[in-house]
Amino acid sequence: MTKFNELFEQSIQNYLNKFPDSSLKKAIAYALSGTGKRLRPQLMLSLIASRGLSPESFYSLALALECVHTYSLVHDDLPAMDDDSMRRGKPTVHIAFDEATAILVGDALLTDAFSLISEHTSLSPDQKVQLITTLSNAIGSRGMVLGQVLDIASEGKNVSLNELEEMNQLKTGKLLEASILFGAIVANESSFEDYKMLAHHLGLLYQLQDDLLETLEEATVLGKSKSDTVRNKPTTVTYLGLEKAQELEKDYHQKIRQSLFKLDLEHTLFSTLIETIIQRSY
Ligand code: GRG
Repeated sequence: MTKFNELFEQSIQNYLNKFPDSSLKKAIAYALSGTGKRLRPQLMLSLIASRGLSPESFYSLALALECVHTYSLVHDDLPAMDDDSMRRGKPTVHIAFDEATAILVGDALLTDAFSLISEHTSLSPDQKVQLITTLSNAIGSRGMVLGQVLDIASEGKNVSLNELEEMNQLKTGKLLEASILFGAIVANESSFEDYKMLAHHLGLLYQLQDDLLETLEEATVLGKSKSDTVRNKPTTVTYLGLEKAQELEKDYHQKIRQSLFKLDLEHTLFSTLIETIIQRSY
């Protein structure tokens, strides 16, 4: 186990230890476990480390990001949304438990994310307000939830490339952006524009990779159902075709590397993580 995995699993345990024993606790532990890549926590913590701070005291903040991400997956998998039966290499929460439990697991994870931020002991009140504002703007009615609404409305429809980009940026990009901004806020950065530009292209790349993987890989390799294909959802790949989508992917790689250069983050832990994302195959 890497040091990151060990400390991150420990932060999940610390969080779960505060719960009374209940079916909710079991279901939350189940939702947080499995083959999740922990990408959002890693983005935040590797940025903090690359700016010269020790990441150890910020694992509970990184967990807040993973809680929000896990909530979005658990709700996205529900029969009323994507109706998926497999996630992180195992049955989805509503299959392993039931629908009411899955809804409540999501509600609890989303709410607890904000207490993980407000209860942090070494951040200033100003930083906490900045983090809470950043996260709520990213995932609420102007962010991820709006992206999900647009995604559901797009089923079986013809949408333009711009509309697809906007939807992907909201649904997938906003929480990735918040994860990078969390790192920048903790590192006391004063300007966020270049981080936002990096996050913009990373979000678009991540969703495009997801669409390409859904086209090219088996569900067993991905560890999750291929519901977009089944539900006839338009994606950048179905819009552009495979070859042009792969060209666009390369264009995003270039833009991301330009941002890393501008932010003076080349040859750091953060840029190593970004390169791993660029090369990802699941
Ligand atoms: C339910 C409000 C609400 C929002 C759901 C994130 C989301 C919005 C839906 C997930 C649909 C999806 C598969 C999007 C593609 C990109 C993406 C976010 C993939 C899953 O994230 P990973 O690859 O997953 O980081 P792991 O399991 O590794 O954490």
